Amino acid sequence: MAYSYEAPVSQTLFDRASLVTPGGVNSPVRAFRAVGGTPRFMVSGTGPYLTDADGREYVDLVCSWGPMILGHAHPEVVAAVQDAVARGTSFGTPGEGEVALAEEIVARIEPVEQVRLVSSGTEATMSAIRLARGFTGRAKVVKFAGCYHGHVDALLAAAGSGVATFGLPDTPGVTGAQAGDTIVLPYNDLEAVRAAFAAQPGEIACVITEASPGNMGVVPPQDGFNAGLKEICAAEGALYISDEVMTGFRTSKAGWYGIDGVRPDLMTFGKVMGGGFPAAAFGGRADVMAHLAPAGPVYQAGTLSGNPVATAAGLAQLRLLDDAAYAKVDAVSAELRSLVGEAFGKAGVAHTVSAASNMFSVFFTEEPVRNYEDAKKQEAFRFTAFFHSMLEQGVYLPPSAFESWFVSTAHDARALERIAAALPAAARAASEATS
Ligand code: KE4
Repeated sequence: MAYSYEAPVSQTLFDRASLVTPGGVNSPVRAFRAVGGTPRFMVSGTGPYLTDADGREYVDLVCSWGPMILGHAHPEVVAAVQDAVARGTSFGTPGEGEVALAEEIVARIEPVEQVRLVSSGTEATMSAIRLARGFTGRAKVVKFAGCYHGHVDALLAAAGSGVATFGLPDTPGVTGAQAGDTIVLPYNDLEAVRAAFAAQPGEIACVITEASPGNMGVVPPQDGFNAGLKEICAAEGALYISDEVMTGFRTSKAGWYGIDGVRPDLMTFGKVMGGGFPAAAFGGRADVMAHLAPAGPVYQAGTLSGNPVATAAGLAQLRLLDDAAYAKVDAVSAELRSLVGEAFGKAGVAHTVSAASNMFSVFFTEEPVRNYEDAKKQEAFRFTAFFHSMLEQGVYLPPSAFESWFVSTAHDARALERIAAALPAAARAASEATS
């Protein structure tokens, strides 16, 4: 299949979109700003494939940033959605679907004794932070540089200076007051966490971390890091919040908790649990969740929370995710990591394939990457050359060196062969890149 690199129909759509939507997209990363070129407007997906507006087919390694763990348009998920949507799209009342999805989450994730459904990962983390502040009566929040938890004002803070590293707004529109209670620390640094608690005893409501970060590239927690966070929070009377929006129901049947067994006080979920629809959740200790309206005083709400169509999609997807499905995703990821490492090795490109369960990314450095500062030292310009060569050859990668790659149960031998065929030229492009 010949791939001409121009994407005239996507470009026309992008031009149209830019007249009516800032940057031409509804989420910044889709605009290809980090890699340049024309964002591909996709018109359909099936299994491991996406087809763009110019009629070109790609092997998809973004999977909608994680949700499509069974591949696109899985027939049983589609059927569940068709059945639900034919009975109405939203009632604004309780419904059985949201109860069944909540029961599925509680049954899978032992630390989740109670759960509240929302419509996005951002809503989940925003609500969890508010609940932690309401439960503890404390204002300050600890997060880690390089971890992304959605566009929550309090969490769009960059590291300040000094031990306390008070958060500074990381974007216009977030006020000093909103970021000022956020302490931003280096990831994988327990001493920094201990120092922050020592600097403001009794003031920190919670520590929030990605269970295994995928938003600075894939940078797994070092041995004992998550357990250390839990221990420090318990000793200091703060809540340990594990953000599993990306890892939840992807890295194992019980997400990252199923891998490290460290029991958070609160957890957040999204992506996979929605089956491609807007459904997310936060939950955890029953005594903490009991503070949430209408049971308790901490307010939180949502018109479409627990939406009957979204919950039907999420439930159908989760019920198909059995041990065999996770074994398949893990195997596909392992094979792809091996192919990628082999291609960069043969091309003589300094690289590290960094994996956390079946999530992985490539850093263009052979130095250890333990946090965001390390990740930023990589030769990211090599990713840009690699990305465009793969795109031209029909493989759709996340358009940033600081994102995770995602695979699905649908990535079969044919899909892997197409990726393998594209890798040598793309690895050479990375090798020949100069800036
Ligand atoms: P949403 O509000 O985008 O549903 O979820 C926010 C969020 C929260 N927590 C974690 C760990 C996340 O990874 C995310 C969202 N992930 C990004 C991918 N880097 C979504 C892609 C996008 O922003 O378009």
